[in-house]
Amino acid sequence: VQSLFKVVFLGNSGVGKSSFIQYYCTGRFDSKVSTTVGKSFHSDVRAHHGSLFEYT
Ligand SMILES: Nc1nc2c(ncn2[C@@H]2O[C@H](COP(=O)(O)OP(=O)(O)O)[C@@H](O)[C@H]2O)c(=O)[nH]1
Ligand SMILES: [Mg+2]
Repeated sequence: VQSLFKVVFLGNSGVGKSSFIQYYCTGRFDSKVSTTVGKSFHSDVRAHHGSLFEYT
C-alpha cells in the first residue's frame, strides 16, 4: 500500500452513511444493515493508476 487515507462520515442517523460505506467496500446494498451506535470502522484497499490505496 502506497497511500493511507482516513475517511470519516458524519451525519444524522438514517441518512445512509453505513449503507454507502458497505456498498463502497463490498459492492452490495443490504437494506437490513444494522443501526450504528456511536461509530464503526471499515477498511478497503483499492488500486488506482497502478498504485494501492488503503481507505480505513
Ligand atoms: N431507498 C434507499 N434506502 C437507503 C439508501 N441508503 C440507505 N437506505 C436505507 O436507509 C436506512 C438507513 O441507512 P443507514 O445506512 O443505516 O444510515 P446511517 O444511520 O446514516 O448509517 C436503511 O434502512 C437503509 O436500508 C438508498 O440509497 N436508497
Ligand atoms: Mg450507520
